[in-house]
Amino acid sequence: MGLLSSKNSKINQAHVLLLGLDSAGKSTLLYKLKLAEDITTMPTIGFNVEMIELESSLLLTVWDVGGQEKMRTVWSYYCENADGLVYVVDSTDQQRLEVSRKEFEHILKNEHIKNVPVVLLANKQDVPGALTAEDITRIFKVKKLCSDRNWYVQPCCALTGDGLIEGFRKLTGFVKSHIKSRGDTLAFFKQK
Ligand SMILES: Nc1nc2c(ncn2[C@@H]2O[C@H](COP(=O)(O)OP(=O)(O)OP(=O)(O)O)[C@@H](O)[C@H]2O)c(=O)[nH]1
Ligand SMILES: [Mg+2]
Repeated sequence: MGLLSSKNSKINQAHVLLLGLDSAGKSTLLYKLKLAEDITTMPTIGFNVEMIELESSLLLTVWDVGGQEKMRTVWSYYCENADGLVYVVDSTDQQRLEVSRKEFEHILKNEHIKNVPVVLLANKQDVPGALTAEDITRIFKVKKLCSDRNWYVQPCCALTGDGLIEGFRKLTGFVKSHIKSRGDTLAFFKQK
């Protein structure tokens, strides 16, 4: 993490990991947040990285890692510097909910993101019949799996942008208190 200069003021930087199965909508929502535009995405091979400043005091570096099966094996390599995790669920993809839940459970066990706050985005709420945030909370056993950290489940639609800022604002609040509670203010200002 570093101390950056923006508009003559010092702001802090945090790393956010954006994960979820392929086609969950990660890249769509990243560019909706970043550019406020609809973009036509291609499946991500490797990763996209973008800086997003929702609040003047914290610059988020968001790592959007591809979610195809072969890409999931490298998710753990991106955990080392993460200060927050956004896990995106396609709320209409009922067939792969259990696969997504298992991947979620697996990544939470990574030692580098122990206690790191999590926001689950229940995406594609524009599609009739989409599972609600409450459904996702229950099916993913979030209360149990995330009992060691701050968490929140936010319904959203990456196409319209509904719920995205709310979800990332929630994460920003969690990340700030996580860094504070780690008590390593010095590390916060040290280059990662
Ligand atoms: N209806 C609807 N479609 C969406 C939404 N978000 C994303 N999509 C569509 O879902 C498809 C996959 O979106 P991506 O953003 O490429 O998915 P991804 O999670 O980045 O996938 P990988 O890069 O393969 O991991 C695209 O056709 C998007 O237009 C949403 O909120 N609603
Ligand atoms: Mg993608």
